[in-house]
Amino acid sequence: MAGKAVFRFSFGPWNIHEGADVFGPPVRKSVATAHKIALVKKLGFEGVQFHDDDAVSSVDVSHDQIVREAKETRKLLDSEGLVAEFVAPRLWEDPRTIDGGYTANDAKAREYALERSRKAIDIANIIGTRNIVLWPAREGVYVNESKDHRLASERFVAAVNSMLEYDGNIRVLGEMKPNEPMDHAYLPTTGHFLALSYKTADPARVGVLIETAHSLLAGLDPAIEMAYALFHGKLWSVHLNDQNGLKFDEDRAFGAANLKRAFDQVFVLYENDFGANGEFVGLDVKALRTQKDEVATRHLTNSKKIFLDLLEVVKRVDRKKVEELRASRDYEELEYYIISSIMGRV
Ligand code: XUL
Ligand code: MN
Repeated sequence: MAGKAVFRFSFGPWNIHEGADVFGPPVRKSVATAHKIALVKKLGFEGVQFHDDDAVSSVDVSHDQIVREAKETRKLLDSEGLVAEFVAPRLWEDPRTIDGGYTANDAKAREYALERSRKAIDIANIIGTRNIVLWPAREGVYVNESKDHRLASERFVAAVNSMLEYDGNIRVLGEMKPNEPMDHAYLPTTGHFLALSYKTADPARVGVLIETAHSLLAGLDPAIEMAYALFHGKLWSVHLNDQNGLKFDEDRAFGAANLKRAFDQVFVLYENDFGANGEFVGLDVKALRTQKDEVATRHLTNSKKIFLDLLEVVKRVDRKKVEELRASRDYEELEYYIISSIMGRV
């Protein structure tokens, strides 16, 4: 293995944003989606990730209008020479999903979530991707007794099955996160979703997107989680970023908090030929609220640069030396060798 990795980069329109947080309003001018898409190539990226309502202005309009607007988005992508990587139904903002979508107690909420997911699939087909990403933001609980947890798993499988059945070509990628906004998310880790994938009607079309910060919030190592999904042949996208401890989902620039951890992720992706089947290296990073308008894309370009710089280090690592140090169980020296490599000492 190794040597077949192809790294193409993507991000979503939400990664260029106004800087609002839960404690304060926007601090930067808003940038129109069309302008953000025009920036993608300029910033050195090839793929665009979409929420359903990034690709069209709203999903609560007629089907004809959704189709018309999705076609416009497709035209824009084609004219920029860009590729749509995925569509994610943004189920967590609508009042109808206050208490969840696929796993809600309320049948109307469940029906809304399924209907909106089908619209996301229609949009995906028009803009040219077969990937549907599910970040199940509000599937979970604040109060343990508020839901039947076993039934929630059944409902989750049923929801995925209904998407697989609606379209025989699409793939469903779970992007799992243990908490925030929920206290306890259902299927809080990649491993949970992988287990669920084998209960679906077509496991070959169910995989994962792993986000660095989400793994860290679960107390897990992102590189090891990625390797596990790769072992299943189910790592179909990543959201690289960084995270400084167990706080909120920080979406810091890749490598900004822990360079060694970033190296480990690049190493695993490179060693396992990530990208050889067209997968993108997605970045899910947020500009710091302190950034001024004109430099509020640095978090994207810097993350990509850090990835590529680490890739050079990964390629330079002397595999024979690593094998020898593994064989002699001198892990302290192995660690020192890797850290010296990252520091440019070898
Ligand atoms: C939330 C998150 C989302 C998904 C896309 O933490 O990462 O932005 O990546 O829906
Ligand atoms: Mn993400």
